[in-house]
Amino acid sequence: MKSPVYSRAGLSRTAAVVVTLFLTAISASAVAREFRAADTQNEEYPTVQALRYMGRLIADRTGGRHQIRVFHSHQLGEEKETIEQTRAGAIDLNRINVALIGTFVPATNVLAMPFLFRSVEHLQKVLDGPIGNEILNSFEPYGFVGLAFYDSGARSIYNSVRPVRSFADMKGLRLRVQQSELMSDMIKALGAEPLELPYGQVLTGLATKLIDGAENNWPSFVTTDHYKYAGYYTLTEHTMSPEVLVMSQKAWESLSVEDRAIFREAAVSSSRFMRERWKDLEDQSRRRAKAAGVTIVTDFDRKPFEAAMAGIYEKAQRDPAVGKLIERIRGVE
Ligand code: GTR
Repeated sequence: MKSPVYSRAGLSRTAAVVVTLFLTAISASAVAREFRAADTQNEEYPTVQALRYMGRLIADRTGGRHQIRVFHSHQLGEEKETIEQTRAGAIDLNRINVALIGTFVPATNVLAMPFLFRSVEHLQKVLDGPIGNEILNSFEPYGFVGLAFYDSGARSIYNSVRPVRSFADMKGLRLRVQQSELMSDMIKALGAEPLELPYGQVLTGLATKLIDGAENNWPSFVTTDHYKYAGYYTLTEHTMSPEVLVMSQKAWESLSVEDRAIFREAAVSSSRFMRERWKDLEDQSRRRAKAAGVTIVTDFDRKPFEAAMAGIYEKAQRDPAVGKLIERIRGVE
């Protein structure tokens, strides 16, 4: 009889190697993932570009193990629904405006308070400093992990009926607001009639005259074509609510400690990347609106607009923690 080709020891060595390879393959595939990221803005918008940039950094730094797939233009639903889906773990990453997540994470509402920031520099100093960090860290009990803030400039009021040159001109205007109680309260306090509508419905609302106008920053006003239907833009700059990038708690928990650090760092880098593009787009959008014949009102008395917000501050400050946070933000030089 011929002796066997493989010795017993050789066989068990081969088996061990096969098992090891198999286990390695399983564990690698178990941690490798494609993360779904949502953004309501269109493909060219700087926040969407920032998410793509972050995706490239993460793919690079994890050797391709993790990828980010960006769904822009509210492909995964309107902003409020995507927040609910993120909390449920169905969406992994979400770039949203703080006014919307304020319903879920109270501290973020403070950043949307009217006339709170003296300038963009003041806002950036707050967001880049310890207060910004504290707010990002306050998301966890609500099912999210706060990763980074993105710029969003200041929001101003636009409409199709008349140029708003005084507080009295606000009276009776039907203005769309984000799905946020704070934003509704703000517009009501200014004498107009708020209507909470998802972002994706504003253009139709303007075209069908369901609404007279809305409020937003220059890039949103222009990239959505709202400016084609609402030709009066008054530089009220009533809020500077920034954007925030959050991750679902569920997706976060699936990451190793090393990968979490990679995600955090990539998010912060993407926020810097976005800031560089933001200023240009703001200027470009303002120029485009002007060239299209939009009346831009800058010479008006801002004082009554600010004074009308007293009730909103009074309501917010009933929560002592909120009151304290507002004071600290004001105190940042
Ligand atoms: C934009 C913001 C969006 C959305 C939108 C809105 O400035 O980037 O996330 O909140 O405003 O008004 O709905």
